[in-house]
Amino acid sequence: MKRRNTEPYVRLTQPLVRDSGVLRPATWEEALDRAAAGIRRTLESKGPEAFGMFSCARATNEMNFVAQKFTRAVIGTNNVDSCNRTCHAPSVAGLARVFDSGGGTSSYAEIEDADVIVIWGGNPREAHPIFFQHVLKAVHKGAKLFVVDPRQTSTARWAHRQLQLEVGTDIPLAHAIAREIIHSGLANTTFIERATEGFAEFAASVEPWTLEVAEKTTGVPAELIKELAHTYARADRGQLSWTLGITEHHNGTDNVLALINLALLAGQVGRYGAGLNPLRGQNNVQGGGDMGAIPDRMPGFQDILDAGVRAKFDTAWGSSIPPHKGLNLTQMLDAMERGDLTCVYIIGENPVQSEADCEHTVKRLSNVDHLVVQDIFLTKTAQLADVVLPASAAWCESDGTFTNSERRVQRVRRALEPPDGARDDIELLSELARRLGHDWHYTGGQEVWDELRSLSPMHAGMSYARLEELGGIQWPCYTEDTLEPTFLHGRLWAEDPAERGRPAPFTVIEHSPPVDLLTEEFPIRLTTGRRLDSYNTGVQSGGFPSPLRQGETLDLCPEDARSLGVAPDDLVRITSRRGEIVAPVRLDTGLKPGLAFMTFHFPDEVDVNVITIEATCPIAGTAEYKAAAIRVEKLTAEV
Ligand SMILES: Nc1nc2c(c(=O)[nH]1)N[C@H]1C(S)=C(S)[C@@H](COP(=O)(O)OP(=O)(O)OC[C@H]3O[C@@H](n4cnc5c(=O)[nH]c(N)nc54)[C@H](O)[C@@H]3O)O[C@H]1N2
Ligand SMILES: Nc1nc2c(c(=O)[nH]1)N[C@H]1C(S)=C(S)[C@@H](COP(=O)(O)OP(=O)(O)OC[C@H]3O[C@@H](n4cnc5c(=O)[nH]c(N)nc54)[C@H](O)[C@@H]3O)O[C@H]1N2
Ligand SMILES: [Mo]
Repeated sequence: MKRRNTEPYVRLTQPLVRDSGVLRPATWEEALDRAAAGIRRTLESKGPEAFGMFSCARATNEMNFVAQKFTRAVIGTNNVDSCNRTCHAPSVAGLARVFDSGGGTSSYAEIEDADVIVIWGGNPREAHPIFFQHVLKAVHKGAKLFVVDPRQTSTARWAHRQLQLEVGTDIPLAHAIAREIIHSGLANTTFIERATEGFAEFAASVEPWTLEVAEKTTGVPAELIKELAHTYARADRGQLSWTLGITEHHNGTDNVLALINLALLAGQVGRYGAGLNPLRGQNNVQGGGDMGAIPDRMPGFQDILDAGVRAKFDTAWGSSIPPHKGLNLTQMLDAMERGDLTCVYIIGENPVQSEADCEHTVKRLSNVDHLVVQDIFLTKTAQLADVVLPASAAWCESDGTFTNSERRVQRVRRALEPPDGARDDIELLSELARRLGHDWHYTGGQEVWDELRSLSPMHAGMSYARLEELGGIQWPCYTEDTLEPTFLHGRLWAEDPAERGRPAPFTVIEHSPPVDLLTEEFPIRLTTGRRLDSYNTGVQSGGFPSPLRQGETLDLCPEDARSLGVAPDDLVRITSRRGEIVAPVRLDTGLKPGLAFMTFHFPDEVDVNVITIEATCPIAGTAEYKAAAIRVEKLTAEV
């Protein structure tokens, strides 16, 4: 079968407005007036809580700061979120619950100095290649790499050991490791006594998870579980990193907490070289959250429920921020369905193709009275909009900062001129703010950044000049003449209880298998994820020909292909409880029987999220993209 590349998207250079159901070109004045009028109408008829903002995790910190300020100070709601909800919201929720801060705890340099590295539910060789370079340096220096993934990935090829568990059995595996550490006397009693609480209840809760029981549930040989437990607990500098194999489950936050338990048990956090590090997804999803483009935190991770925090911002902005959390992205989609959220502003997100069970998402977005989309391309989401505003691409066409997974804030500069007709995201929000009665005149990234620094203590010491001089600075950085350690939570090791602060709690967690059950009708587990050569919904990576890019496939192991009677490139129908799609088969010996893999990089050809399940984590709102139940049938020649 000949494979097609996705049709290239062409940069948006002219605003569009919808008339009589059709999007037509418009002048900037017309489009901005139309966007503002729809927002004003919503505010007058339904009030601010009927407004929702999807902010852009690809854009700068400065743009995210302005987007959340627009939502809170101009509109008057906390309904602002981004695609952090679809990936690492469980990591932020889990880390914040235990340590009061949702960031990864160490730095990339420390990875190179680690002697044991566990990569759990992540494939950084393809999805985080820069981080993986640091891992490889450690491996070349003798560090032991363990990879915990249902697939034998390209990352796993570098591993000392691979634990190829069944999808959705991470909690049993973590519990068995914990039990083994405790029973072998390898728990770090100094750290547990000094810095944690709830150990006894936790130890009792993992008692049923013997190596043998865990082997049955997870499919990982007992010997391997034991080796990981002993090696991690004995490590001088043990690193534990995870990504979406952990978070994209209906119990993603529980999965994260199960891993945090292991670090508490072994004392592998709060010291140089030890750490708990979720590898964040989009180029600036860490920064977007840090800037307050999330419904429950103000910039600098300050608590929105704290009256003193709100008062500080209200004084600076002349606003009156609602004293409650806003809706997260998942809740906003539900509120659209109920008719409660009727005005939606989407900056650089493509939920029509990225949300699980996406046909449901289309219905919900179609329910909205006034949809404004600000993007660099005319995406499937933009095609539903009432007003489309062409933006410049933050990463190469504007000035500002990004924050990476090690919490390092770094400068980006305008390297390319935006195409004629595209305008900066911050400029567009300022235009709208002025139309809504607010005298906004941001002159550029630095002015926004200095406003942020005046309001967010953890960013206060990072002037543009200092960021430039030091090649980036990790947060927290409180003053212009100090730097904090490269790792977080060193306080937990302090001998003086007064310095130690709140103890880090162990969490008792129940195993809960994937929601989409395997049955005779749907006997195959489908997990979805990424390949090196493409990016998310393909909008930004589909526009040029590449010999690397192979198009969407259903990956199966040779045994399954044989029993289904299919060969490579045969077209198959893939059916789940939500819908069906058609894709060609590809063989992957890294898969086990009963497990299939697809990406979501080519939704214009094969819309994988038609069949994924929307079961979401009740704490974080993240969907179970990693576990659908499917049936695969060979298609006959006429298709
Ligand atoms: N090339 C490329 N890089 C990217 C992206 C891209 O689209 N393309 N996207 C970026 C974004 S937004 C993100 S969030 C990151 C994501 O980065 P990753 O999380 O590393 O990427 P994924 O491939 O989605 O999933 C990681 C692994 O989880 C495994 N997995 C599936 N189910 C389970 C399970 O139940 N348990 C365990 N332990 N593992 C499981 C999968 O087999 C897969 O190898 O990548 C970022 N980087
Ligand atoms: N099946 C399945 N689905 C998944 C996942 C999975 O593992 N499996 N992973 C989920 C995850 S982790 C994520 S993060 C989401 C990603 O989902 P989305 O964020 O919805 O998808 P992207 O393709 O990254 O869309 C990015 C959009 O931002 C626009 N853009 C880029 N830069 C700028 C800018 O500077 N300004 C403006 N205004 N726009 C810009 C691009 O043109 C594009 O339309 O997908 C989720 N969906
Ligand atoms: Mo992501």
